[in-house]
Amino acid sequence: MSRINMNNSRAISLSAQESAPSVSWKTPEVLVPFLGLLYSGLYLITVIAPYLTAGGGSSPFILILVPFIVLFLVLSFGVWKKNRFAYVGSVVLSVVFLLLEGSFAADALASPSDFATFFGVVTVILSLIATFVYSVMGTRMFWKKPMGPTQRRMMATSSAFALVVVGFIIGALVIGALAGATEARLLGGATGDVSIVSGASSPSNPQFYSPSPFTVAAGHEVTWVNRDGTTHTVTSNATGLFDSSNMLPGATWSHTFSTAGTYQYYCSLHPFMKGTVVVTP
Ligand SMILES: [Cu+2]
Repeated sequence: MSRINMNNSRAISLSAQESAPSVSWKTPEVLVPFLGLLYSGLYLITVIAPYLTAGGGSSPFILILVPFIVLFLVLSFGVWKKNRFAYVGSVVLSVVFLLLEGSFAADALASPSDFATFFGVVTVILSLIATFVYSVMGTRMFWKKPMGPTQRRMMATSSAFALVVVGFIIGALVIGALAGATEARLLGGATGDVSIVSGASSPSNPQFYSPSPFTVAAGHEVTWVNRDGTTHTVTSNATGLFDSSNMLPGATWSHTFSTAGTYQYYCSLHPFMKGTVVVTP
């Protein structure tokens, strides 16, 4: 909300000081990329933090995020200092990150029942789109030294654009919250012997597969159901014994255990998710 007010007052003060010789340092072209990059960097830290503390194996997804976090934070500082290379970097980084993380984002957006992830992805995507637009405008200003009327009009336009982005974020979050509640109800209706519980993609969740251990007599089929809002797998620790491959929210998968024994399995997407099936003779 404070961002709307800032941009509004900025637009007003710009038109009021039409004849001012120099423009304030904290124009939207500085503030928007600065906040967008800072927010993205801080959000990604909250994404990887639970994985690091849980020590549940380092997934390649996490390792990819570390250089991005460093770049986001360094460039937000550079943009604040109005460094022209930081602006060029900001343009490139926001596009590269949106392209690289697009598939992950699509997964999170398709599953709004995991509201924290949904909120994070929507806000990061929109701040990076805004960062990209304002970084391009900021970059252009370095090669057009004097502030002509065209530039002033551009800045008024950019303030209006910021309002649209904020409005879109609010709209998306409301729709997400509504869709999330509906999806959570639908997932609660799917049945199976073992549930992948809601919130299982977070290492701090008290439970991942329930019940675990699950006991069954040899020759019987066990059905897993994904009651979580994100994709998971049921993969045996012993290589190649059984693997559900990706189970979308609400999906079920079954496997028949013909030999007695204790079978450990995990989720290949979240290696900290562990479960056990005990097969009795
Ligand atoms: Cu998983």
